Amino acid sequence: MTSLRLKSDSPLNNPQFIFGVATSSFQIEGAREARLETIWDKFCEGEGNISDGSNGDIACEHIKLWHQDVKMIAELGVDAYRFSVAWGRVLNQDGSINELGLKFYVTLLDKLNELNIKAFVTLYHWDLPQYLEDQGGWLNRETALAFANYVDVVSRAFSGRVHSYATLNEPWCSAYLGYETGIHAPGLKSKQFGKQAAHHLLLAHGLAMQVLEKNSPNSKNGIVLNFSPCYAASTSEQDITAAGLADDHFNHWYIRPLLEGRYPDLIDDMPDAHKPIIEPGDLSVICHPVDYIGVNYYSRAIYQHCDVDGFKLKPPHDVPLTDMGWEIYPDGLYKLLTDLNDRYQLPEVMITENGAAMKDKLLEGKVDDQDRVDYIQTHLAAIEQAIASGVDVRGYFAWSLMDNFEWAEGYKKRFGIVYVDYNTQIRTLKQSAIAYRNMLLGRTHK
Ligand code: IFM
Repeated sequence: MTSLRLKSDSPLNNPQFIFGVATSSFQIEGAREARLETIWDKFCEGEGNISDGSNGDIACEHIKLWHQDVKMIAELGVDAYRFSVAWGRVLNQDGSINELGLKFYVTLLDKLNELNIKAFVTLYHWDLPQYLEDQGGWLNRETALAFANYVDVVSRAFSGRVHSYATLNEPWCSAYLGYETGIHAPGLKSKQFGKQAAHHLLLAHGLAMQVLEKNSPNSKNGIVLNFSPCYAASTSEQDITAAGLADDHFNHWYIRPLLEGRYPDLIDDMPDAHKPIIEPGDLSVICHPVDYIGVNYYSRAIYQHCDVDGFKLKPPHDVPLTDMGWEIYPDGLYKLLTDLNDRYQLPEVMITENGAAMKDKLLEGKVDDQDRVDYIQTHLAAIEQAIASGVDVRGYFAWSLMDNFEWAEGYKKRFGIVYVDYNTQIRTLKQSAIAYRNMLLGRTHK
């Protein structure tokens, strides 16, 4: 029997612990004609950029089907729904407000509040308006100021309706995948660009935190980071150093300036050509106090020494994998949380994404995704263990509510606990969604 279990004495079975489901605008909304072009629309047009040649024009048609989607969310028994606002759906290029777009989100928020579902609003989940990219995108410091202005408009319009704001989702993906390796939009490839984009994203976060402090002092305001804890491929000193270096580049490069106002020391050893331009005072803006850090965890990464960059990713071999080819490694979540807690003065932590793409099959109206149920169960156990070790984890969001546009992988990878038939837009609860619902409704305080 496919089920998810929560022991009565589990710290997750506590009325304060928040369970939710998560999505993002570009991945589910569709209604392309009612918003500005984004970097992802343009990137999708590029030959070979998206593995199935698809785009976000229609996606899950959530803008049209949001009523039924919210009903479905409520029936899952979750405490919270995490979604993102599309910048180009609420602001026009000339800076005026797109009233219809803004109204969509306000109405959605009102409905969530009516249903007693806490709204976790992400302000930027990668869909930068293309006209801003044409002016340099995240390589242009002005984009950070434009972001603060957008956040000002949105947070004033949403007044009192939002439980929690995240300024950015996964700036590592925006900067590294978008500007350094070119796997994501806008598809640029330069080490300096990667670090410069990261700096401007973090600056945008800091400026947005100032706005939120003024416009929304009663919500929990923070940022969502993705982490892959870095393991050494062997016990050799060289591999251990390689893993540490990767950890500094990919994980601490983001969390350290946020919490301590400085980049990892490796910045001093980087060639000048790779260093970001940092203006005086930037790091104190970036280090604005946050109410929480959102942690997105999917897998670990293993590194070995390499003469070129100092570290090289070692692909997983002979271990259980998801359909993304990512190792299923719940212990990595425990290690990540406890290591971060040892190293930093952490604020509250929310697990803002966790989940798996699996090879789901819809057969006779059912999706038997025991593999996803096992994935969720083992990761919840890792969180319980981390809490027992002293980490202040306050919530968990399954990624994702429903199958959606998985960026460079298009619609081929299914992360949802709800199955989406893209021909009919019919949603079907997978066994994982049923198990999640049963677990949530079975909580002793419910
Ligand atoms: O689908 C993405 C999401 O947009 C951001 N975090 C990782 C997920 C899975 O790749």
